[in-house]
Amino acid sequence: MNLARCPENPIIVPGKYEWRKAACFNPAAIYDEGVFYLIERAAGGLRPFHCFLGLLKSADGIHFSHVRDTPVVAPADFGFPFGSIQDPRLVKIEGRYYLTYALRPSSYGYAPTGIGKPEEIRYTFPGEHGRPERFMTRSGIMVSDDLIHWTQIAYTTPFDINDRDNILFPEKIGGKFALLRRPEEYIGATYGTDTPGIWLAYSDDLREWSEPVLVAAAEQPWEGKKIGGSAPPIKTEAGWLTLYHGVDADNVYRAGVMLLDRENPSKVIARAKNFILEPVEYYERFGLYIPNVVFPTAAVVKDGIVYIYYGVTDTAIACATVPLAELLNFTLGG
Ligand code: BMA
Repeated sequence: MNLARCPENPIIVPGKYEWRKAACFNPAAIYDEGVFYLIERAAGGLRPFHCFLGLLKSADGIHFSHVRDTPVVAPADFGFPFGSIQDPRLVKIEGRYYLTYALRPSSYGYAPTGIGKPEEIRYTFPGEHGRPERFMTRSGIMVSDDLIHWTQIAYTTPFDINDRDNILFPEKIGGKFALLRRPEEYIGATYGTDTPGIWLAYSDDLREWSEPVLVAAAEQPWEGKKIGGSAPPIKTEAGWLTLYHGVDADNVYRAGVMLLDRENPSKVIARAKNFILEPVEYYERFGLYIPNVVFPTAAVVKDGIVYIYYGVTDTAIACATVPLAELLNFTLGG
C-alpha cells in the first residue's frame, strides 16, 4: 500500500501561541462546504502535559491557519482545570457538528526512556489527594453549529475505566447513532478478547448508549498489544471503510484498515493483514518523548482522494493521501 506522504510534512507544528508551544497532534478534521477544518490537540508545556483543542482551517487540506488564537475547548470547560482533553474526532450529522473526545481529569507528564515507551509522571493537583481514578480517561460527545462554540451532550463511557478512541459514524445506521469505543479493561474470558479491542454501541439520543459489542481485536503481531479506532468510518458501496491503529509489543504505533458491514457495522467484512502506515520518516520516529508513533485521527475525502491526518510522536501533525478506490481495493485484498 502506497500512501503518499505530504512533502510539507509535518504540515502543522507547535508554536505561535502559549497554549500550543510544546505540541500539537492527533487532530479531528472534516471537509465541509469547500473548506477543510481541523481541530488539533495541543499543549503549551510537557510537564504537566495539559492539553487543549484548537481550530484551524485550510483551502487545500495542507496549509492550515488558526481560526481562533485561543483554544475552542479546554478541560476547565468540564470542571477539570488541571485536566487534559485529547484525541478529538469530528463528524457532521444532519447539519450539526459532533466532536467526540477523551478527557483526563488530571494532566500527566512523560519521562523519555529512549527505548520506546516513556515513563508516565503522575502529578497531584490541588484537592485531588492522589486519587488513582483521576488518571482514567473518559470519553464524551459535544455538539456545535459553528465549530467554535461547543456544548457538552454526554459522557459515553463510565468514569472507572479507561475508554478512549470513541468515534461516531458520520450518519445514523438503522435510525440510531453508532459509536466505536475502546474500553481498555474489557479483556479476559468474559469479554472474548485478551487485548483491548474495538467495540460498537448504539443510541437514539446520544445520551443513553447500548452495551457495547466487540467488533475486532488484535490479530497480527503489529497490533499485538492493542487496537483502537482511528478516524470516523468512510461510507462506500462496499461498506464502512474504517481506519484503526495497532500497537505492537515494542510500543510502535501503526495504522490499519478494515471494512464494516453497512447495515450492521459490528460485522467485519474485510480486514487487511498488513498495515497501511508505519513510522518511517524522521518526524514519525523521533519526537518529544515518545518515538515511533503514527496516530491517524481523521480521514477526509475530497474528489476521490482520502486525506489522512495523523499525529506523529505526540509532537506534530502530518498528512498522507491515497485514492479511495485504492484503499478499498487494498482492504478487500486486491
Ligand atoms: C495513546 C493515546 C494517544 C497517543 C498515543 C501515543 O494511548 O493516548 O493520544 O498519541 O497513546 O502516546
